Amino acid sequence: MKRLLVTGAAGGLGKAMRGRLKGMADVLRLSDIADMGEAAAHEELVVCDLGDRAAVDRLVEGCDGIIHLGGISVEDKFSKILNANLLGLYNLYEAARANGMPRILFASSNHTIGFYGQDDYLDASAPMRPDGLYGVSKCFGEALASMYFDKFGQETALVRIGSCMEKPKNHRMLSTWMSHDDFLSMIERIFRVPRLGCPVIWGCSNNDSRWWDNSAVSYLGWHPKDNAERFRAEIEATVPRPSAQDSIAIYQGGPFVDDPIFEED
Ligand code: NAI
Ligand code: 15L
Repeated sequence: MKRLLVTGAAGGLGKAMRGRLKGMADVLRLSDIADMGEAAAHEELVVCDLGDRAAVDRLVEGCDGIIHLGGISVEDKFSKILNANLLGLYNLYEAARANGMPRILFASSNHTIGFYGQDDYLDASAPMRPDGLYGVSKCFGEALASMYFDKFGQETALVRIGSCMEKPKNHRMLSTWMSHDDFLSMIERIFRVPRLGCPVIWGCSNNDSRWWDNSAVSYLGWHPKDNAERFRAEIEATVPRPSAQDSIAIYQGGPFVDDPIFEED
């Protein structure tokens, strides 16, 4: 690719992937509403609110791939989710449509299906069961992307990320964890495969205790290498085992199922 856009570049995942993505394109256009520090020689930094249609149009212009990490990433007030995750998604897809329909990786979330039990094993055909307004916003994003694919042929990878961080933090994440290296190898496949379509991809490593079946996307040739199991002894030694009645031990979405609907100011 000549120019790859990465939104949400100031966030946890954006910071972790920024250096790793260097070889993916001649130029990385990094964007966020927050400060992203200094640009390296191969980087362009663009401060942009996803809710600003004209700014998002300018942001997408000239890009031949988009990794969309930007937005509200946990449960929050609906007004904030509305601007970043609903209006922001619409703005991004309209900008993509006007600018040659670059392939998009949409950072969706396991919270689209958070109310399934940890004894359920899901494939992409499982009906959504979001566990909060944040999860609902990711369901909206997936539906929007699917419509743009069917109507216009816009390709998107709907990546339902589990827990993508340096290492799992608790017992639940022994199932949901995805390593940064596995995320990078997934990104490479998403942008290299000749025909992507608009598939759901479960974003977890090759964890022994995973809950999700990626066989429908075997055509991507993505083979995650890491396994959260190697952290089990450390988790057992440092994190109290949750009680069987605790949401973190019952639901795939863990504690998110207990979040309230936050009041507006
Ligand atoms: P994060 O919250 O650390 O980063 C999100 C970034 O989006 C922030 O830097 C924030 O400033 C930016 N942002 C928020 N509102 C914006 C707006 N209106 N305009 C422009 N930028 C805005 O989240 P994280 O962990 O880096 O996750 C990245 C993406 O992956 C998010 O979309 C999240 O929902 C998704 N995801 C992440 C998971 C994880 O384990 N890290 C799990 C599941 C999904
Ligand atoms: C998410 O969707 C969040 O963005 C992230 O912060 C994690 O909490 C993750 O899900 C998770 O479920 O562990």
